[in-house]
Amino acid sequence: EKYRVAILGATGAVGTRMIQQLEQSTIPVGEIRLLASARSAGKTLSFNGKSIVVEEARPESFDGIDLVLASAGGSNSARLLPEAVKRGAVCVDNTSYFRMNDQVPLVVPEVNEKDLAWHHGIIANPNCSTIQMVMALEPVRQKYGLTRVIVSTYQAAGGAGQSAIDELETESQAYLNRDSEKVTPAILPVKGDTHHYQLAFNLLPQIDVFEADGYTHEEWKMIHETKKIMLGDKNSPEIKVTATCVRVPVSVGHGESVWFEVADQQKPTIAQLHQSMAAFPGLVVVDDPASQLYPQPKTAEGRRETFVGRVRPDLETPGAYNLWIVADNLLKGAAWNSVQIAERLVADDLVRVPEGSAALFATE
Ligand code: 11C
Repeated sequence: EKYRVAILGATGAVGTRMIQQLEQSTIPVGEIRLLASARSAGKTLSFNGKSIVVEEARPESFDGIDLVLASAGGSNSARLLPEAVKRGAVCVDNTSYFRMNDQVPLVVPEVNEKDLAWHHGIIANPNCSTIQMVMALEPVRQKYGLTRVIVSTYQAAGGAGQSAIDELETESQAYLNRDSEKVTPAILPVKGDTHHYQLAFNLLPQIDVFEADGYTHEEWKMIHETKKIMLGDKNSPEIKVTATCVRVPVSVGHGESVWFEVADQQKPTIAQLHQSMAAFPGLVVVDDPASQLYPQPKTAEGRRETFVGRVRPDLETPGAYNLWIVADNLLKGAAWNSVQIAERLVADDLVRVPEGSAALFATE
């Protein structure tokens, strides 16, 4: 059986990588439809060596499609994915729009592939920084239990799209040329927010908009998505999570410093933690301080795996540990995780929309 696949947001930083990941996937693709905004319609992109013209995404674009991979922003997913489901297509959505919907599984295949079984036509791909954190902590949770997590992120510009990478490069060039007039931030920290700040040679402790409680929405996502993925309940008190998210002047590859506490009375040694992590699919331990080996965005770029290192005990709190995680935020954090979900849907014979699903997402 061959699958007819549509990519919504095909021209973006994630969309172009979805195309590459799909080319390299195990999914037999019979037909590909590349969809984007009216502005990008008419561009050509290649899939498996064939030129494909990008079309403007409309509800009818999903006629005859089996699988949709979406990364065109929350409002486009909100508007178009219910139309795709209505037409019988199963959608893997990389935006945050449906993530907290109780009818929508939020999936990192290595952690909770089982949740794919109850999908109703839409499966949400988590936020990039959440994905790499649950990848590193799930083997610990499975073996030793987790009670508390404190994370600080070092997030690359690419999380905010290709235009944010371009902005970082332009600013860096202007700054090095001592041409401060050409440093004119217009995107970061958040495209639609009131103020914009230079990221080049700087740090911005704001990713996404601020909530009333003083946390940013990115920090909120790390808390609630982690609970939904690991525990099946976005508000579970079982693991306490708190987060600080910071944008750093790196193009691709998020870093995370994580402090965590295990539940088990028998506190694992570092060797035992290494062993559990190394045995976890998709997770690579790079942790050899004597040889100065640790994960870095530069070496994670272009890789599907999540990398973990600097695993060490908290010297004053028994049962607590620190570690460092890096992943390509556009691959495991987005395009690869989405294609991987699609691969699992195909392998598990779940590319079908259960009856009555469309009504769950009908907006009017
Ligand atoms: C960033 N994590 O680095 C964000 C991008 O919810 O899918 C991903 C936003 C999301 O800016």
